[in-house]
Amino acid sequence: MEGKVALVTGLTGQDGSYLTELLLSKGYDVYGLVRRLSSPSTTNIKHLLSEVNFIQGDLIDQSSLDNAIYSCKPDEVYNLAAQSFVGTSWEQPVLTGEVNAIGVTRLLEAIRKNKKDAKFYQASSSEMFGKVVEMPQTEKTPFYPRSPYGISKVYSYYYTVNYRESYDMFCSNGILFNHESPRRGIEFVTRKITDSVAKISLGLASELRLGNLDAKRDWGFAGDYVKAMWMMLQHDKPDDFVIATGETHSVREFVELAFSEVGLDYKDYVVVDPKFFRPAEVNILLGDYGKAKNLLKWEPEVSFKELISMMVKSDLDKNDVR
Ligand code: NAP
Ligand code: G4F
Repeated sequence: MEGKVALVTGLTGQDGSYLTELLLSKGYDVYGLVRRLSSPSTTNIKHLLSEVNFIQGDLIDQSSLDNAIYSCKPDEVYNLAAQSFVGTSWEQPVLTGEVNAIGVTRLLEAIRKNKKDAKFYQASSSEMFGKVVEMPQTEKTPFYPRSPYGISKVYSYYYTVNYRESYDMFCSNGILFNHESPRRGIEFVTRKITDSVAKISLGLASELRLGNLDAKRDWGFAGDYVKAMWMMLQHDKPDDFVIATGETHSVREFVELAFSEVGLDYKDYVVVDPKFFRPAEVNILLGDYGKAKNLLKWEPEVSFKELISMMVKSDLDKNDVR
């Protein structure tokens, strides 16, 4: 493992921070592609700043991607960068496509021209299954995306497959179902819930406004899922893998358990607000990770209940300023 070079895009995000920790622990020389922002977004990577080599770049800018690949000559490229919030994809559909769809074409071209033997991981998503046509969803389930975000991820999924087939490049898609952690962005439903539970329990808030409580997701722990990303690039050939827990739970169940962590009943605090309903909803997702289990020997380790408990505890610590 010693001496390998990895380039991670989206390093400042939830998955990027966990993946970088994993790669550093395995002796990789890690390069991170980061955007120039007026206030750098370092919340998730404060503890890693001195250990990573930063390259300024943006998935919208071809020259910065060419430069990134040319300058660090990576053995492995993990493309985690995205406009990752489904809700925003209806507000900014063109940006979502530019970054999540065309951005992947740009990055694949940069690799093809500057370091064709680099292995490539694409952060594909269970949102591609959308209005699901079968239960559970596997690598063979047809896609039916329900949002500009889901559509952008189908585009990049097929680009990844196409570069594998056209140019014999090592390109793999991880079709990851929802995964969460204390580092999850605050607008995603799980973190929004655990942050509010902490605030309500500490007397800092009095209600939690949510949208569709009946939506069901297959939720796992981000720390488990980044191991699968790495395993995919160590596999003997490029391929596509579903990464999931094989369990589905409703938003209501998540809320109920999160409030019970602090001894409260969610019905006393949760208000359903149509403002948070989506123009087209993904009602249920449930993944079958059998292929990853068989070929990669990957399995989820953190349970649904343990995940909620971890997130509530972390938000209690973050909000408790006494
Ligand atoms: P996240 O926390 O939102 O992180 C997204 C990252 O992308 C951030 O580092 C962000 O940088 C960067 N980024 C955004 N636009 C960019 C651009 N134009 N150029 C370069 N970087 C840009 O997302 P995550 O939850 O870690 O997810 C990682 C990847 O997996 C994403 O592609 C997501 O769509 C996909 N995915 C996530 C899940 C999940 O449940 N978490 C499931 C399936 C797939 P800034 O800090 O500068 O904003
Ligand atoms: O937490 P969410 O915003 O995640 P969503 O839409 O499932 O997307 C996440 O997982 C995908 C993998 O399937 C990733 F590709 C994507 O990048 C992202 O990480 O919403 C989950 C569910 C939805 O059905 C939503 O309608 O929760 C429902 N929900 C109910 N009330 C809410 C709310 N979602 C949010 N964000 N905020 C609410 O108040």
